[in-house]
Amino acid sequence: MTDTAQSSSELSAFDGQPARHEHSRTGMSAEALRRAISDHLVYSIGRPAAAITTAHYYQALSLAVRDRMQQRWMATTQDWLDLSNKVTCYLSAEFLMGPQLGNNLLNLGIEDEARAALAELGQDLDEVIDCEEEPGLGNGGLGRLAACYLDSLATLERPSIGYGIRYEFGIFDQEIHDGWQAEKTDNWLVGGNPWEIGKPDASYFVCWGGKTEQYTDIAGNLRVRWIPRRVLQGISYDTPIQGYNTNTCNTLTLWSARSVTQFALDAFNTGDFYKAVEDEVLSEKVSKVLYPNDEPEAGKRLRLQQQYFFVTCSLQDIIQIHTERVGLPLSALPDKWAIQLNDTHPSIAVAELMRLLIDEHHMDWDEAWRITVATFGYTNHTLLPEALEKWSLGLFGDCLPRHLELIYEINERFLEEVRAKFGDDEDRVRRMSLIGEDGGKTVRMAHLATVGSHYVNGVAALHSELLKDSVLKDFYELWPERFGNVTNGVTPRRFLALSNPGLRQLLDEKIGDGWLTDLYRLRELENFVDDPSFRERWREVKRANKGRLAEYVHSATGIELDPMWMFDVQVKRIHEYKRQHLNALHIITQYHRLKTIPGYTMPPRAFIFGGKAAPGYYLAKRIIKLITAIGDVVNADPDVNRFMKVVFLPNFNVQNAHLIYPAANLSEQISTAGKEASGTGNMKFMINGALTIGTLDGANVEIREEAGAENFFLFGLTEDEVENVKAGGYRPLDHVDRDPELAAVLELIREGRFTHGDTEVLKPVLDNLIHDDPFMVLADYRSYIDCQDRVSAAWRDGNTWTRMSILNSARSGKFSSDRAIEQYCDDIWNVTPMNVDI
Ligand code: 26Q
Repeated sequence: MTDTAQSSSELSAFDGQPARHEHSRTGMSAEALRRAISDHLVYSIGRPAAAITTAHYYQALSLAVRDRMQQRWMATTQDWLDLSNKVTCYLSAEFLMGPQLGNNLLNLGIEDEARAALAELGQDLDEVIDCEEEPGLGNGGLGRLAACYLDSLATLERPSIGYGIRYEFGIFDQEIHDGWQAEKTDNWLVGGNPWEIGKPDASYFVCWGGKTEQYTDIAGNLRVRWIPRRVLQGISYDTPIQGYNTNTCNTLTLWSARSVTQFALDAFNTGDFYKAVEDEVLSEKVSKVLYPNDEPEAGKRLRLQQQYFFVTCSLQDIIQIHTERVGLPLSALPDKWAIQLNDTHPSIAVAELMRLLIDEHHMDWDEAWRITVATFGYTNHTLLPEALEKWSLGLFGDCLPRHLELIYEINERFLEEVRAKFGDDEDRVRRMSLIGEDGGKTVRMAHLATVGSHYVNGVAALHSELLKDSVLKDFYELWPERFGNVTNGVTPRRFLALSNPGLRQLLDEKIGDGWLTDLYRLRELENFVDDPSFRERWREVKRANKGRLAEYVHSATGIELDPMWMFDVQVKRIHEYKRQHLNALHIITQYHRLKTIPGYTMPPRAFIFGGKAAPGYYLAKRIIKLITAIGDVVNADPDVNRFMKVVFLPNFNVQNAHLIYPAANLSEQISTAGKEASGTGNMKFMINGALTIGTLDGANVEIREEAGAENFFLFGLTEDEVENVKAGGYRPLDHVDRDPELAAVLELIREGRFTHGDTEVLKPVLDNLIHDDPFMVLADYRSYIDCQDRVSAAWRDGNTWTRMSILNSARSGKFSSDRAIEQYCDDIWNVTPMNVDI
């Protein structure tokens, strides 16, 4: 450096020129950013200075940040077009991206510059970041996993596209009224979305309904054409996915439905022209709203339409890029593209790719099938039978007549293969068929996805084993080589660096910042585990995080929490199998002890819950009421509120998750063994130094393996034991008869202690526990309570707890989504890194 040179942070990342020459679209200095924000306020937002609000600063800064990704974004796309790089497409009905601004600043390495630029303009970066309305385009784990995987793909420099739906209304906003959940529309687009670029010229037609017809083409080949009843259009909206500290900037393409112009309709030989046009309202309904899970009957037809809609747009896009922009023949599709099906939601893709190749591109069956199977991989996320997607044949054939024919043909050939291998085992054939005959006839989407993919994986070791052992057992026996496991992971950028700045600072100081891209580096923390001053710093970080959460809890609920208390947290969708009510029984147990045992004390705890219930899930909504009702009584009772408080934090989402995980001391992962496929919240807690109380379910098994059994609070039946108890007949009342404490706890609910004497409100929950509980809450009650007593004992000894906390973080490296994505790239996609030059 010469003596006239600026410090490196003032040099442009692109041309090494001093900051004052930096372009206001690309310059990475605070000065260039400040100019860019001011420009956008005038030229993009267009408000007079007097009318500018913090939200406008959010818009302006976001546009400035998007500008700074633009060159990388275009260079990345160009590189995978030009070179022989293989591209991963992640097809998912959900992408739960969370707020983008903070994450993009982090990944671009310009947080300090943005803070300084805003300060010059009299604004505070944190306040500006808080203005973002997060895109809640997912229900929970599956959607958030997709988002973590996009972050890792970009960071690991793997070219990729996420394909999904641009829902106008994402997951509902949850409010709590009088202790009950109330749903409010999530209007995330009203303020505009600065991250996306709409590309109305990049659109595809989507046919729907109608019938098929055979014809002979000029060469004399017998072919099929689909004469749809309706046609609509998908428009793409692209969002940049910037990798951390790399030039790779990938794409998330979300499809939005539009009605077609009459002009375009001429291309389709629809029976009824005017009906096919229909009104915009009908067409544009398709991408209107995200459906909640656990609502099996809700909007069946529209849900199928959403799935087909985004799948056909995505496949048409891939084929267009492949043939027209890359210029490769369709036979090379599997060499250039790996397409992953995120659960069965996009599994219609198997039939749709066959239709496109055969009907539209006139390929013969065997070649089309070879390409299809070689291109797709399928990830299963659930074993719950009620969650496995099935479509009634009538509905399916009415909506997608051509696909039903293709599925029959796929099935016929597939069952021939089954018979060839296993003889005429008709029982097996019936079990494996793509068409289910139990009850009415159905199309079994998990079977379609499995048959149409070259690889099938579960999302945690236990789950993948159970898959091979239960729902996909027959398929495993046919093709053992197609089955494997990829344990889920979460991105350490968002869930550590961004959301836990205190811990990030401490880590950077002690072990450097290599952990951001190699989470196994956290192991180096083990060197400090017995260092008293380090332990003190560790505790101080956690305490400060708890202070931040306490403030948020107070503003959201009016409840005051003491950051010195243990924060015991369960945040996830409300579901019987996740057993929030088991947690509630523990709270009541402690309440009962405090009320009845003279001199009984416990280390003070804040019990914090968060999570949404599907609007039509009756029991889940009662479980929320149970928790809030207990909270009302406990929090107001001076006998007990010195020792415990209960909080139901409304509207759990990615934004407030940033405050929750870093503040937790205890992570509740208490599902019935065998029911939670993996869990990913469990990993977010662990990385941030919470200890887990959990069953041997999903990824808990691996968390315990990594942390060491002595650093994990284990309780409950194993999956095997659960099955055995079930087989022998589960009798919940036996547990009540044997356990007076449990009997007393249930009696408190029954007599209306938490409901002002009302004995009806919570009766459905009690009836379920005692008479009709497939998730065996009462069978695990005693084991859970005893384990919670061990938790309290460990907490009493602050040094033991801190040690265990440090070790949990130190050993969480496996649970980075970078590890998971590398495994997908190596085992399933055959994708290697690509260096992007700009
Ligand atoms: C299906 C049909 C109709 C309407 C909605 C749905 C639907 C939507 C979303 C069904 C399921 C989902 C989401 C499932 C989900 O989030 N599963 C979770 O996936 C995580 C990532 O692998 C796992 O960690 C969790 O264990 C699993 O529950």
